[in-house]
Formats: sequence, C-alpha cells, structure tokens
Amino acid sequence: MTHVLVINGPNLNLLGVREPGIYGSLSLASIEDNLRKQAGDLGIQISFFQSNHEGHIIDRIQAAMGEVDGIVINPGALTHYSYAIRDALTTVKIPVVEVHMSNIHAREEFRHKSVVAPVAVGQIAGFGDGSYYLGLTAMYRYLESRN
Ligand code: CA2
Repeated sequence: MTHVLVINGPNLNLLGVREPGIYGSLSLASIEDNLRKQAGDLGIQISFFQSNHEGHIIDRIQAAMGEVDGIVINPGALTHYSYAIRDALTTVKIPVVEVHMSNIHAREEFRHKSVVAPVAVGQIAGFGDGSYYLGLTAMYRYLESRN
C-alpha cells in the first residue's frame, strides 16, 4: 500500500492557537484528521511527524527510507535556510512535495527563497490548510503516474 509521510517543522504545533489571521484557525491535529480521511478515500496509508528541532526532522527523514513512498513537508522557517534538511531529502531519494499555508512569495523577502524546493517534485503555497490537501493530492497523482 502506498504510504505518505507528512512532516511539519518548527512552530506549526501552534496552528489554531495563535495568529489565525495568517495561518487559519484549524489546529494541526484537525488538519491531520482531515488528511487521514483524505488518505482513507485515496486508499493510501498516512503517517505524521512534527518537530521544532531540525535534527529530529532529519532523523525522521532518514528513518523514512524504505518505509514511505512519498513525503509531504512544511519545513516552516527551516524552508528558507536548512541545507541539512535539503541534503537529508536528497539522500533518501523519496519524492517530496513542499507545502506552505501562506504564499511565501508574497511575504517578506527572506521567505521568497526555499532551499528545499529545488529537490522537491513541486511546491504548493498560499491555500491555508488547503495546501496540505492539495499537497497530498499532488503526491498521490505523482506516485500513481509512476506506477
Ligand atoms: O506558510 C507556511 O506554511 C510557513 O511554512 C509557515 C512558517 C513560516 O516561517 C514560513 O515562512 C511559511 C511559520 C510557521 C509558524 O506557525 C505558527 C502557527 C501559529 C502561530 C504562530 C506560528
């Protein structure tokens, strides 16, 4: 069975708790519940991981080798500077879809650059919690097209 891992980086555990204006009012647990339902409809297995620590995210990416078929990741602010996460994603050779709730290209200059995007299949940004559902759909379609 196709297995997709959804990874969330720093501060995304605060979703729905603070700054609903930028990131919406849904908690990460609610978004994960919705993704679980979507995965059920698609007939795929889904797992979740969130950490505020770069090294823990890298450990999880490494552990995903041989375990999952695709990774949907919102690396949070690490998106903009973590060559270590980029290297981990490259090393495991698992297809990646990068997602962001906000449109990072319409925000501060430092958010315009993603060091992860060049090693991803693609990037989805700006649709709030919808970015995750679109990201899972994109990953599913990508994996199906390879079968
Ligand atoms: O738009 C996104 O999804 C981001 O990855 C969110 C990151 C930000 O650093 C990226 O540039 C874009 C920030 C996540 C912070 O999440 C919070 C959630 C609720 C309250 C406070 C922060």
